[in-house]
Amino acid sequence: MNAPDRTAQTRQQLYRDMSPHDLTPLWEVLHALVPQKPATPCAPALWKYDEVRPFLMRAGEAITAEEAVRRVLILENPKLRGQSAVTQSLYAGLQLILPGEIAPSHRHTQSALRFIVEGSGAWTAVDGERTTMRPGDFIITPSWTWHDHGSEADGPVVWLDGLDIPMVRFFDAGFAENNADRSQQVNRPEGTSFARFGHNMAPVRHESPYGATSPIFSYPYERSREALDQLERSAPVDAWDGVKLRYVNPLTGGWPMPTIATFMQRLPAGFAGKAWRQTDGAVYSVVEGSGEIVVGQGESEVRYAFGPRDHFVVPSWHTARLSSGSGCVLFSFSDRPVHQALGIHREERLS
Ligand code: GTQ
Repeated sequence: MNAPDRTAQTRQQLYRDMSPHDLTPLWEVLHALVPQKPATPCAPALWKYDEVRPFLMRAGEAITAEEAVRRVLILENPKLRGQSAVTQSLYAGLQLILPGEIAPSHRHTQSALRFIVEGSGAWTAVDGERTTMRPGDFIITPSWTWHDHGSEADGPVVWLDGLDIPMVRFFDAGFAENNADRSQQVNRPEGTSFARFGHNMAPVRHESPYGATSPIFSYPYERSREALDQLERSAPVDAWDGVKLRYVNPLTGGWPMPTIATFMQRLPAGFAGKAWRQTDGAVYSVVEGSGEIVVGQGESEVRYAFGPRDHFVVPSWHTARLSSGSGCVLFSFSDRPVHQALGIHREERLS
């Protein structure tokens, strides 16, 4: 046997002998463990609302909100099927509630956001306060707060759920409880949290009611849209993002949720954006208008034409660029707060 063969054989024998002891050599996997750049298994994906909606309505006939607890179609990343994940760290789903239904009260350590996609007049209750849902509203369910949803609307109401489920699963830190009451007792009038915290003021000597989570649990679309319009009129349009704002926790100036960053942006008519990439994979919900996103490079490049209520995902470190002929408004969320807390967030703006 020649020398290289002997070396290979020695190594293979070593690996076989140590394997029963739950030992394995780093040098065989080092390149994959410490990659030169992110190599996510997650793929870009687009869910056209026209295609999703009929399934949602069929789900509405197949099961009640009560029986399902949450009647949601999960947006599963095509490369992460079976994991209930839209990216490695985030969960997304579209939840349907029909007139007269109740999605019963429970609480869990996972944080949730709701972004209202279709219909008005359903409500969600968080910690004793209800808020009415309207399209474009961004609503937060802080970790470990009781929440239930219900509807007195005259038609279906659909919203995007964004949760940190895969992250909490990764840390094995998930707890959940059902409430004895189907829907929780309401003990504050609607609008209380916004009145206290939504006017650039906060009660003197207050404590943050939800720890690292914003005390405002509904950010109404009216306000977000107005902020975007004002910014568009008064400042130069960013060549990568168009006109983009991040939602803030008014008590800290930081992200409204500890694990999820949320944004709303407007691409003016005729916008042809430059390309960027960032380590935080992001999920987009199209609020108004239409446009196009190009994700990836070379052979793996995909182009999605999107319109109102469509959803798409841009995975970590994928080059992306946005454009819009007639203008549009996009909501998006990502796991950026966690990247920043760990000091590993990277973003590159390509020219
Ligand atoms: O509304 O509480 O999409 O607990 C997934 C898990 C929604 C919710 C989801 C949940 C919820």
